[in-house]
Order: sequence, then C-alpha cells, then structure tokens
Amino acid sequence: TVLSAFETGVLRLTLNRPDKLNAFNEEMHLALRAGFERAHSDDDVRAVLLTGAGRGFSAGQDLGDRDPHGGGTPNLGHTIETFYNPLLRLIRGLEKPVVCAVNGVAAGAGANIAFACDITLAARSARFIQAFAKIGLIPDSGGTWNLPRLVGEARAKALTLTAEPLDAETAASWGLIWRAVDDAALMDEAFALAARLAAGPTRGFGLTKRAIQAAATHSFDEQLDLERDLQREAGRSADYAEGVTAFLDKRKPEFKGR
Ligand code: LHQ
Repeated sequence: TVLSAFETGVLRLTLNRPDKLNAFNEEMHLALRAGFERAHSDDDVRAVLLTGAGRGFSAGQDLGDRDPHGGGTPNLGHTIETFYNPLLRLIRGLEKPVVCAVNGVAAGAGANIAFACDITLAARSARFIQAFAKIGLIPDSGGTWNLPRLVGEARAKALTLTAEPLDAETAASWGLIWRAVDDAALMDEAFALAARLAAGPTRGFGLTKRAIQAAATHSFDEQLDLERDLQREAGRSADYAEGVTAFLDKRKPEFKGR
C-alpha cells in the first residue's frame, strides 16, 4: 500500500491504493508510519519525498474501512489517536526535510497531511478539498492548527465550512503550499528538490525545522533564546566546519549530514 524507494539520500514514499485515490486504511497507515520511522532512524536517509500513485494524492480516510474497535457506535477519536496523530507527529518531528508532491486531488486528511509537510509542491491540476464538512466531521490531521496559521482564520473557516475545492495555483498564492508545477514536471522537480536537500547540511535543516515550528508557541524572547541554543548546536556540526572551509576555499561544500 506504500511503495518505498531509496535513491541519493532520498526516501521516496508513494501512497499506493490508486483505485481508492490512495484513501487511508489501517494497512496504509502502518506502512507509511514504518517509512517515516525508517527516515528517522536511518542516517543515510537525509530527505523524504511523499507522493501518491495514480490520479490522486490521497482522498483521506477510507470511508469504507470500518473501525473494528468502534463497537456499535463509531469511535473516530480512536482512529485519530491510533493512526493519524502519530503520523502527523512523525512528519513534524522528523528532523530532516519532508517534501510532498501532490500529484492529484488531496481531500480530507489527505490535504492536511500535505499541508503538514515541510515543502509541498502540487501539480497544477491538483485540487485541495477540506471534505470533512460534507460528512459532518471537523478537519483533522493538524488542519485546524495549520490552516489558520498558513492562510488566516477567514480563509481557514471558508475552506473548511464550504469544502469547496481549491486549485493548486491559489493554494500556492495563499501560502498553503510552496509552488504549483506543470503536471508533467511535478515528479522531476520534486525529486530534484528532495535530492538537493538530501545533499545539504541535514543537522542544520533539522534544527531549522524545529526552530520554525517552535515559534508558534513562543514569545519573541523565548525564540531568541532557542535560536541561541540551536545555533550553538549547529555550530558544532561537521557540516558547519565544512561550509565555512568551502566558502573560504571558494569551492562547493560537501555536506555529510553530520
Ligand atoms: C474512496 C474515497 C474515500 C473510500 C474516493 N474512501 N473510497 C479521520 C478519522 C476517521 C474517520 C473519518 O475521517 C477522518 C479524516 C478524513 O479524511 S474525513 C474525509 C474523508 N474523505 C472524503 O470525504 C473524500 C471522499 N472522496 C471524494 O469526495 C471524491 O472521491 C474526491 C473529491 C476525492 C475525488 O472525486 P473524483 O475524482 O470524482 O473520484 P471518485 O469519487 O469517483 O473516486 C474514485 C474512486 O475512489 C471511487 O471508487 P469506485 O469504486 O467508485 O471507482 C471512490 O469511491 C473511491 N474513493 N475517496 N475517502
């Protein structure tokens, strides 16, 4: 249900239930989680590229998948706690860049997982749909946290209450994603970006990600303190030494990710 391929420092994870537009069932959740856990523990993995097989990125929760723990009444909280929240925490907590290539429609949790990645590109034909409202649910997978931060409350509420599809170009102009890309160019461009990041100073990237995410809950003074602490750590990395040496030698740095 998830294809995993490793090349030049990039772990490519492809959601692979194309006949269901890569809707999430338990099996796909566990496979994707295993991919992100590998990205965490394997030092050779220096960036992740998340994408989908077929014409969709992901249609969110598989609505045909019944919760076996739900008993008579469905317990969606259990599904969220067991599957979605751990995945979102893994993506945000991974101290390596996560690039997302949205190859087609991204609905419900599928959209919010894409918005939780570090750099998200989307095919020009892709659409983002906060589909939750259509079935009486609230946005999950971090959507209620990410959307207002990325686009402000007015747009966040309109997107979630109307469930109207948003095209990739508008998503990019609103700051929900990094860039909309021609369909035919998406995978090449996303892989090139992931490979470039994988050749970068991974330690510094991880600390950058941590710092930017921490800002949401910090005062300015707290953030300055955090920058001091994380810069101290970055300054002790081999890649910092290499970066400065390469600059002074007027050559390209060869970062090792340490
Ligand atoms: C699907 C799905 C799908 C199953 C397309 N499930 N089969 C968390 C915790 C617990 C519970 C609930 O939810 C959550 C979080 C969530 O993600 S809630 C939101 C769940 N997702 C949705 O409500 C989106 C449902 N899908 C759609 O609205 C449409 O399929 C979109 C707009 C994504 C795409 O429309 P089309 O391009 O017209 O494709 P389609 O509807 O014809 O779908 C193609 C096939 O994929 C079709 O199967 P079939 O056998 O008829 O070819 C769909 O039934 C299947 N599929 N989404 N979520």
